[in-house]
Amino acid sequence: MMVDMYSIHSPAVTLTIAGSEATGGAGAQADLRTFNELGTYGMAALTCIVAYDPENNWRHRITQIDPEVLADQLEAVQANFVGRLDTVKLGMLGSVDTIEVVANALRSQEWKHIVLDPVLICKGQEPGDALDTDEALKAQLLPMATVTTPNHFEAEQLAGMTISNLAELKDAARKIHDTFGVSVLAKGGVRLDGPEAVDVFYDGTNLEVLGTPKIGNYAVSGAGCTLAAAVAAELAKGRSEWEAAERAKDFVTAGIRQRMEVSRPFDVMWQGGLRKQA
Ligand code: PXL
Repeated sequence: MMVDMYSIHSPAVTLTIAGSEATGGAGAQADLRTFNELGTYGMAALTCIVAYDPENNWRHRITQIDPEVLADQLEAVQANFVGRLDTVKLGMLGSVDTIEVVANALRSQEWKHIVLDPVLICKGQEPGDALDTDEALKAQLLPMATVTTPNHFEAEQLAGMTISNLAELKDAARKIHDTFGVSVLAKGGVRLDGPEAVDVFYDGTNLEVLGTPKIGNYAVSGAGCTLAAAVAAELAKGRSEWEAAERAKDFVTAGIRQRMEVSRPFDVMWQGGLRKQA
């Protein structure tokens, strides 16, 4: 009997529009590892390049990619996957011009899932460093998103309130949903008191709480990027938003458990945390 030497494979495809973070802890590198680990064919269009400065307290050195170069990347991706690419994750965008290019690309085709990680600030950055993009993100991209994954700080900004406990995190999730018409996975992480790292999911009908015992009291680099990328991968494979949120939380929790220590004062998560040990 003839054995097929080759067969056509059709994994779900996922695109991240995000920054490069060269050490691999966050950004497109973390997204691509997540997509791969969860069995989707991952692609990345880069918005900016982040190089930490080890001589200067690991400050973020950010170089914005020319918006036209981002537009070219998106043109290539969209032309190469016509009719197949319906799920995108948006990470760090970095400038108003970049946001406009992304908004145009999103408008140029139909999407099932637009997962927006509203990166307003990175770990180690000063509040205010990245706030100039805040308004453009809210006005142009949040209304197009289907799911958003704000962390504690971002949820406070988007909901316009302070969040110090679970009840307030729920209120913020409702507020963000009602304002922008998007499902919300709001992350309390280690920032809320109590033994659990608690996230809240709200899609306009169901409000669910996702809690896992805290692993240490410090935020781990890449957890936010990875969570949103994992949500996107699970959605691309056909899961519901709630199932995707649950699975993404498990994926991130396992990755935080298996985090790596690096010279920078934040551990980084490992996307292989759920793998069976060989
Ligand atoms: O974690 C937020 C984030 C997202 N994307 C890039 C980053 C960071 C934080 O450093 O560098 C590229």
